[in-house]
Amino acid sequence: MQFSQAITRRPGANYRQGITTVPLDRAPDHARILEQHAAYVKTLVGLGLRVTELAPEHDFPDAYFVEDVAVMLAGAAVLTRPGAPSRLGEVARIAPVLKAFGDLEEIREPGLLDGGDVLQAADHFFIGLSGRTNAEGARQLGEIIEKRGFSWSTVPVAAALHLKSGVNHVGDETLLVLAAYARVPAFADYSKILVSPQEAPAANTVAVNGTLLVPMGFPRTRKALEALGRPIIELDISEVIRMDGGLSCMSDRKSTRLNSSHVSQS
Ligand code: CIR
Repeated sequence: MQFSQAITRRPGANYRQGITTVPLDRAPDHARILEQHAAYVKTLVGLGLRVTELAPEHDFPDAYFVEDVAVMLAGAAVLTRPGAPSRLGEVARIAPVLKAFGDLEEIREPGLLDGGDVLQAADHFFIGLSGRTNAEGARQLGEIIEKRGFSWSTVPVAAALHLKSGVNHVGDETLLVLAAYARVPAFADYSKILVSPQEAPAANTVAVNGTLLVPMGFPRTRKALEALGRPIIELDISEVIRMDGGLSCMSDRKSTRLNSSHVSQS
């Protein structure tokens, strides 16, 4: 995917109060997560993106996972309704910024949708049904997606938190997947690179302007991705992984791709 712009938000000092399944095994390290976040932003800039960096939201410790509260489409930005009650208030904080990114759409009650469940593969969007995204949220986003000339379908989230925690589009016809997605019919047309359970966080690898951003410390996945022949940048996001987050979660990326005329729903 070609991206021209991105939104990020710096993690606050209370980032360790966000939701996570990872036990608190050592003290939060704000300086470290800020350093990791700054390196991430610098990488996006180096890949040609204009990055709008927002200040921490001290009322919302998970707010730097901006991907979950906004979905970018060509010419439109969609405000979501995050499935975790503690994150609902993040939406109002990002809304004023999103207005600059195109027509503003929104997911309405009783819809629930986290952007981490929305995987774009060229002109098609896979929407994960998870503990955070319900069928009504998917349906509302699907309607917006169709209006913009893209197609969509739903996929049950079979592992980890969000769809993109376990599946990502890393090459023209290639998905990087956890084993739980290896035989899912929705992905039957793609070649798959399998991520071993020991390296599960590496499944959240992101393709940005031809380069693969891979979390640091997962050598087998990195080796497997080298076969795609694309440049690879490894980023240390250890503090982010401790909060159940990954590389995609830390930005909303606006594509330069124009609407396709292909519309279908499956
Ligand atoms: C949460 O549980 O909502 C955050 N601690 C992590 C969100 C990660 N976001 C993402 O995968 N898109």
